[in-house]
Amino acid sequence: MTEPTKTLCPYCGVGCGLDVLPPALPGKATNRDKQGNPIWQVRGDRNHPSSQGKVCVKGATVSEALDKDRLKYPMMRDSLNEPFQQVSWDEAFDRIVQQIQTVRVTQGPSGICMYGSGQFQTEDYYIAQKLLKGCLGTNNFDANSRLCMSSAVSGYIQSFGTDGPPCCYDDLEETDCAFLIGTNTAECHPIIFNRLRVYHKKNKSVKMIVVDPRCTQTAEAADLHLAIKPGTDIDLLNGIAHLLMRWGFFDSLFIDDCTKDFPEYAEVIRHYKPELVARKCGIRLDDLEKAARWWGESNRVLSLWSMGMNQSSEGTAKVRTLINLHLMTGNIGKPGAGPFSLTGQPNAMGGREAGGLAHILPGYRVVKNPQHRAEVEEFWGLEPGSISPNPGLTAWDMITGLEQNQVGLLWIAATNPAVSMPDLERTKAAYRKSPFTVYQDAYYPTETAAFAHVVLPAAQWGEKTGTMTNSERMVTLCPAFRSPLGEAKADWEIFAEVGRRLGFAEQFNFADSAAVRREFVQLTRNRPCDMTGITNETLSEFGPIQWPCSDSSKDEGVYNKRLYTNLRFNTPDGRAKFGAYHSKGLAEPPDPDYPFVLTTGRLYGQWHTQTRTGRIEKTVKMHPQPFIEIHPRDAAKLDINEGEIIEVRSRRGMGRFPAKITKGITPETVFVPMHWGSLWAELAEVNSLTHPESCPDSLQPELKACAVQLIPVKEIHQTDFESKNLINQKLFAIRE
Ligand SMILES: Nc1nc2c(c(=O)[nH]1)N[C@H]1C(S)=C(S)[C@@H](COP(=O)(O)OP(=O)(O)OC[C@H]3O[C@@H](n4cnc5c(=O)[nH]c(N)nc54)[C@H](O)[C@@H]3O)O[C@H]1N2
Ligand SMILES: Nc1nc2c(c(=O)[nH]1)N[C@H]1C(S)=C(S)[C@@H](COP(=O)(O)OP(=O)(O)OC[C@H]3O[C@@H](n4cnc5c(=O)[nH]c(N)nc54)[C@H](O)[C@@H]3O)O[C@H]1N2
Ligand code: SF4
Ligand SMILES: [Mo]
Repeated sequence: MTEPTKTLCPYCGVGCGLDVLPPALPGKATNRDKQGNPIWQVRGDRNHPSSQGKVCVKGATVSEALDKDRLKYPMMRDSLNEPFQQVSWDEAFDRIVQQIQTVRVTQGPSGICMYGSGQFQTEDYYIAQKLLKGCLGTNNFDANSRLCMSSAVSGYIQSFGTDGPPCCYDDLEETDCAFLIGTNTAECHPIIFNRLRVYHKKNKSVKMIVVDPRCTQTAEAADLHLAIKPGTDIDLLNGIAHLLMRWGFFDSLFIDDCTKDFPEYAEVIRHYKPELVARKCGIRLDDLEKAARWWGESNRVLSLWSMGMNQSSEGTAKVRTLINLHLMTGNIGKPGAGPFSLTGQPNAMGGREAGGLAHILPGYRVVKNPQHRAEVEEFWGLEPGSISPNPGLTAWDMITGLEQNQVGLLWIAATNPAVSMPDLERTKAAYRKSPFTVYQDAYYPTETAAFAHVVLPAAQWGEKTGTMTNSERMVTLCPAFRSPLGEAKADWEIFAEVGRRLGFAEQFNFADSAAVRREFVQLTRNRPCDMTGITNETLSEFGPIQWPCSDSSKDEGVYNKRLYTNLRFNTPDGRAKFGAYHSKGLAEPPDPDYPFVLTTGRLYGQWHTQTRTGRIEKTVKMHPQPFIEIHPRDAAKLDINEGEIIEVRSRRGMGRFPAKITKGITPETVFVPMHWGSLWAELAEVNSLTHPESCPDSLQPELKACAVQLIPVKEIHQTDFESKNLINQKLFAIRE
């Protein structure tokens, strides 16, 4: 019998285990999609501790896009006006190495930038850090996690001393009150949500509170939905704290023994009188009181959050303000309780471990700490001082760097920023200015390939072996089960070859990705994310393993489902820190010219910029075209009917979307999904509208809110709307 390959779903940070089998099994009919193409068979891995055999539609259909529109060989051109020419890997490597050497001489290492992704495996991340931060001496490596997790990272670091989500999925079934804020878990982390929903349904006393300006599928399942106005989270959280104080629901023992800076916080929350807070948030006073009472009366409160908190110009402050509630009520370090950041991408967690942002280094170290730099330099066999003491350019800094001619080489891999970056017209103009851009992706075309001088074919999920870490710190080995398509190579192999060609033969001498991981985990020794016991060998033997897990604890069978169970934190004095923040609101609040707040986000069946889900019939059919959600009251005021096209304008750009009239959205707020780039629909790129203003600490842009005006376009109707997904859907139908 053919044994399935055990691996991880390459989509979201839930990190569900998958069993994969080849299309053709002995004695059985070949598994095919509706167009007759043979496809790998995918089902949930019942033995995976995080998902226990469950998968959502994305995981179940992932293999259907493996062979469609793949980039199979390197291509180059001298300027963006010319067509690409196929070249050999040798020619492509020579050209890249030559450009790196030129930029090092003419502009110095800071002219070199790489923009990577939470869809890298940990090994890809690690080799990229070694190349950029170690050998080339520039910290200009940033990842799309800057648009995603960086506020959670800075919030955890500032409150607890280091990064690291302290909870685990079992907490979903051990809590008395789940507090979901800024997360549409039902659509974006469906398998986590299913677990919570089943437990919540079974246990009538368990409360579920959802805080979201939209009545999402998540909110529909809640006992209490607080439909706050966008950007009023800190008001709400401080308002809850105010009531907890007033009613005596705080854990003074925990506050005294395990925290610091409570007095400053108490002074701030004093100002958040419930009546004022309810009015500012646009919710009912008794709902605010109910939320505070449930929080206070529950022994174990688990909060879950994602982009509604992180993607904000006060993202770090939001995260810390939420953590404050846990500190105030002693809701951490025990089962069923804690502040749980849900990671977006499948391996954004691995990226954090490997140092994959411009201000961090492998092993939860930070660039600014001289001792951390020295440790990494020594480990990499580099001269002291090789690693720059300055944090590198972030995703958005790379755009302004291009505008100011400070970037001589931009290398983009495993992300599609010509769709996903804010202020897209400005982003694209900057990319157009780039003297030399390398783009490394599994698919062609993508929107970003249009801005590249060199495109490199990347081996994707199933074609390379590596590891990924999910939201609950569970590391899973993802073995290759088929050969890379065409000439595609694993991302880490591409980076390592460039390193060797630059003269760092010793640093990049790895037989395989297992050797890369073996080296990387040594950099986590005695760090909070100690993974010295998690190698490809132990993962093959034991299955997925949660960190921390040192090489000695593995033998002793010591597991750590939760962090901070001894109530000592990673700060110098072991105490967690309260952060006292007043609410600042939105970076671009609505005004008479731009009276609506546009918020953006995701749909259950689509993944980001559709490079895979847009090529899968089932997921395309679920969400065939973009739309704009608008409240009936606003639609009536603007005389807009269902399906009519609305032109949306911000100070930066415009887009056109068919109206979806729903009471599920707060009045004066509209919602557009992020999934349609220029290859998938005409004029429906939501990021043409968004702005890059970001949190001063995490530097994460406020992708969740910008001010817009709405103009009905009466002459265009839904049926004329050029959604290429709809065209795709028709094509699927014809082929059937
Ligand atoms: N189906 C699907 N699942 C995914 C992904 C995908 O593309 N498709 N992507 C993955 C990735 S990388 C990520 S980061 C996660 C994202 O997962 P989520 O964060 O759950 O998804 P979003 O839809 O971006 O945003 C969540 C919610 O924030 C709300 N929101 C907007 N503004 C505010 C605000 O000011 N306050 C509050 N409290 N809420 C606000 C929005 O209405 C939205 O419902 O999903 C992951 N899972
Ligand atoms: N308005 C708005 N904008 C947003 C957001 C939002 O909520 N609203 N969310 C932000 C967030 S949280 C995120 S995470 C980003 C996501 O935005 P992107 O990262 O741009 O989205 P993806 O479509 O996932 O792009 C991943 C790319 O990697 C390729 N790929 C897949 N596997 C591999 C591999 O192994 N190697 C290589 N080299 N390539 C591979 C895919 O084909 C795809 O082109 O969008 C951000 N932008
Ligand atoms: S919940 Fe996330 S990890 Fe699990 S199958 Fe769906 S997309 Fe994949
Ligand atoms: Mo994300």
